[in-house]
Amino acid sequence: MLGKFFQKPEKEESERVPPGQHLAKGFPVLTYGATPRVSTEEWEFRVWGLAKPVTFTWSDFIALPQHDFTADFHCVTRWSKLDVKWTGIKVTDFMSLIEVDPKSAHIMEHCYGGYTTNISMEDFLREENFFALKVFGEPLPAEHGGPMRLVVPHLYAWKSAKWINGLEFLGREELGFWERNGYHRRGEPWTEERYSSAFGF
Ligand SMILES: Nc1nc2c(c(=O)[nH]1)N[C@H]1C(S)=C(S)[C@@H](COP(=O)(O)O)O[C@H]1N2
Ligand SMILES: [Mo]
Repeated sequence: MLGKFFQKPEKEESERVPPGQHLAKGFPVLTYGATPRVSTEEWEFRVWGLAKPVTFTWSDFIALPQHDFTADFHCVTRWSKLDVKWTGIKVTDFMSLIEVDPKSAHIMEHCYGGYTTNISMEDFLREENFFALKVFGEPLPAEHGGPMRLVVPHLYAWKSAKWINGLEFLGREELGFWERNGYHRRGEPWTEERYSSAFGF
């Protein structure tokens, strides 16, 4: 009886790991290229495309309300980390500061260092998405995307752009860095949207 009771959390944990994934030890760093080092003094965040162009400074950005979030993190290279504790700003709160053209249907996420990744407006506007400023109570380390990164918990983590510094609003879908290099345009882990098919869908 007791054994059964104590095993229950493990079972729940395994049910939270998507197919083809295993639990990571620690918190791996996965970056293509060099780690950009950006001070909050020089940091800027730009909005353009099908939206009224605007540039935010660090102090503009962090004036938004901050919340704690717990989210599971799934890398397409098959590791997952459960219950990552973050602090940050809700995407939906940020969106109340900008004016987006109703014709905008997709977004290109841009980053210091040149990384890009695409996301649909629908996936981006989800209530659980946030811009992270801290992880496990500490300022976000540069290698994990500090001073600020996006976190989109319901998609593979390559959509969670580190050192994000801009959103380009688009009328139709364009492909980001990994998406142009064979990865799926959406990247949903429970249905294993890992790679794009040779036929382009
Ligand atoms: N700017 C940028 N963001 C990025 C990446 C990157 O190479 N550059 N890698 C992505 C991938 S593939 C993953 S799995 C996560 C890894 O985040 P971590 O290094 O904090 O674990 O960041 C994503 N965001
Ligand atoms: Mo990844």
